[in-house]
Amino acid sequence: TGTKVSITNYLTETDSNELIELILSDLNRTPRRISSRFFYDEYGSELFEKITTLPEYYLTRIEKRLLQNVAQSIAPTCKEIDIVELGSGDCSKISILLNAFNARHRKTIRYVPVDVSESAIKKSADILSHQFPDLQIEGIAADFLTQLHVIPQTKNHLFCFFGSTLGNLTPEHAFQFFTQLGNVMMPGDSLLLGLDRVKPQHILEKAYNDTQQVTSAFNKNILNVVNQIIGSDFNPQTFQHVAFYNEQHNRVEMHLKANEPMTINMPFAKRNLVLRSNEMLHTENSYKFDDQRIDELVSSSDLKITNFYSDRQDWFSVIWLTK
Ligand code: AVJ
Repeated sequence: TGTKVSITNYLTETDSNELIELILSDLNRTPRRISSRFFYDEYGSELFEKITTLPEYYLTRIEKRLLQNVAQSIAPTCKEIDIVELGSGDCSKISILLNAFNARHRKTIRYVPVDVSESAIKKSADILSHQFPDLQIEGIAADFLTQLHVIPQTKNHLFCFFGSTLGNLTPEHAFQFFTQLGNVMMPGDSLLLGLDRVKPQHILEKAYNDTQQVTSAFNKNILNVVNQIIGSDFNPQTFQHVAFYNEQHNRVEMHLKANEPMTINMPFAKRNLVLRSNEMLHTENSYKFDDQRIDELVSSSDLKITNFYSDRQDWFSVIWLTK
């Protein structure tokens, strides 16, 4: 007995030239942008974890509260399954579920965290194996957006896709991904999907403009990550954090706004990057979901809603879907 932990790395080396080309072409688009995948180096992941504890960032707090109820209602169906968490990050959400199951059931469960960061998987496997000494853990370092096929297909699954991470995709990509996920699920599988909801603008804007300015530090850190990859010399201090709700697209947008005219050195490009004062770099979209969007999303797959969990104000929802 005792925990068994194994981790398999399926990440395909992105050619660094390819990565540099991608960043350079995004910087030269109109409007200029930087992909939000570059937020999450070690420091960025640390800052994001800090964001999840901020008073203004209601998302994580509400979702964790909902998961207490979710755990009670799904528990009877959670014997002899693989719990597959997509974008597992830290393991605090899964431990809410596991805590609510009784020890005898828990022994029959295997936890399969899927994340692009192998070190994050190691760290959370370590914590979980101490918390739940009988839990089997089969970590998978992979990009779940493109590598769903590497997930083991031996037992029924409970997929977990928390944190409204789906909201980082454009609506088209979100539909595409959701259809794909529905297709890899087998009869008897289910999915817990956490989604942030459309709500009054000032609440959304406060969640992305916290008074401690952790979100600002998180946003600016993307420039350090970019500097590392493409050898540029962005000075994060010469940019302003900008986050606002775009009502037309149901999304919070984050940008970095140049405080002054500047020329950024681009050793791998034909020419350096010249920014005007107040010019913006678009770093993130965080889509918010209304009833209609959720209906459309669910209809794009062959999954059925088994239960719907929300706080009283419908600020955040966890949806239990079954194939
Ligand atoms: C992890 C993508 C869900 O969009 O709310 C937090 C990232 N950005 N604060 C979100 C984030 C700014 C977060 N997601």
